[in-house]
Amino acid sequence: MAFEFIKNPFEKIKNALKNAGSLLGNKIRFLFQGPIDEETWAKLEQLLYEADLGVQTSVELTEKVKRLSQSDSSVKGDGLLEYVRQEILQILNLHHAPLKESVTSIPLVILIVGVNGNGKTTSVAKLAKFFKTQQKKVLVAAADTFRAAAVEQLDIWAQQLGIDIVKGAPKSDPAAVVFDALTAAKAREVDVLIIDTAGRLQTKTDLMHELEKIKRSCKKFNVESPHETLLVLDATTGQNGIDQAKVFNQYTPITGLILTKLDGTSKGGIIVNIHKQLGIPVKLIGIGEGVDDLELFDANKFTQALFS
Ligand SMILES: Nc1nc2c(ncn2[C@@H]2O[C@H](COP(=O)(O)OP(=O)(O)OP(=O)(O)O)[C@@H](O)[C@H]2O)c(=O)[nH]1
Ligand SMILES: [Mg+2]
Repeated sequence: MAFEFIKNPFEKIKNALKNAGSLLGNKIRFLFQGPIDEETWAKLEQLLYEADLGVQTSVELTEKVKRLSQSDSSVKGDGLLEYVRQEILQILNLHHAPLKESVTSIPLVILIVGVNGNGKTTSVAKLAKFFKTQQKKVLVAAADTFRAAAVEQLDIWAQQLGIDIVKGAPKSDPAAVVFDALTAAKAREVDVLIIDTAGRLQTKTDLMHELEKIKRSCKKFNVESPHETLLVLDATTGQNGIDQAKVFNQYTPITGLILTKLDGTSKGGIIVNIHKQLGIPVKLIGIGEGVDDLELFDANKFTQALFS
């Protein structure tokens, strides 16, 4: 909240990472200030590991920087830091794919999935605001009929944002809600339909089956839809979150990730680990609880912030 006045996305990301204690720049700069010896490399590896980059990346990256430093002693401090940043940027660019923001045959359908509490409903609201700001006509579908409170939560956001919502009765079939939402979207010439889903059902199989049904509803309207199936991951859950993503992706192919709570107790480096392990692009990042605290993921900007 203290940084509400900051509108520049780079500054917003940097501040979120700073508040989470994630910034790496000064830590690495400090490390390279003194004489560089074996201890420096051990410390660098530890630092990268603690930033949640994962064991493999931390070891490999340290080895590369060490080799560079030993082969060219003129590269020091900021030079070495920039080398680390470039290496990380390369990993992040490997699976880069931007968010689909428009389609020829409207509506653009975005399905939001993920386990409970990760930030799905909040991200639906943030995305709705994002598209509304672009003068697009937006509709949200409350397909988490499993909990009445979930529908209410989205309803409140929709009212606040002045956006239409389609909701089903409690415990009604989510796939039917989606079908109704798509019918409404067509009739009202909506540009973007964003679908909120349940995070928890009795079993994992139930949840995956439900998502399958929702997808079938979408395909009845347009075989290309949903155009995006975005998995919401809580950055503070580390490896656990990555394992969740693997399960989801196995059942229902994910086109991208929304990584939330990067302003929390997470370490920004988790994003690198995610790219390495999942090969799924991070398309959006959540950096706060407010409706404006969502940014399109830009690897260059992100690494600049992380290494500042
Ligand atoms: N700090 C922070 N909090 C967030 C962010 N995104 C979501 N939250 C918070 O996380 C909590 C859970 O968010 P929800 O959007 O309700 O999560 P959900 O995935 O819809 O949860 P279920 O409907 O229970 O499955 C809320 O308190 C949100 O305000 C973020 O980027 N940063
Ligand atoms: Mg929810």
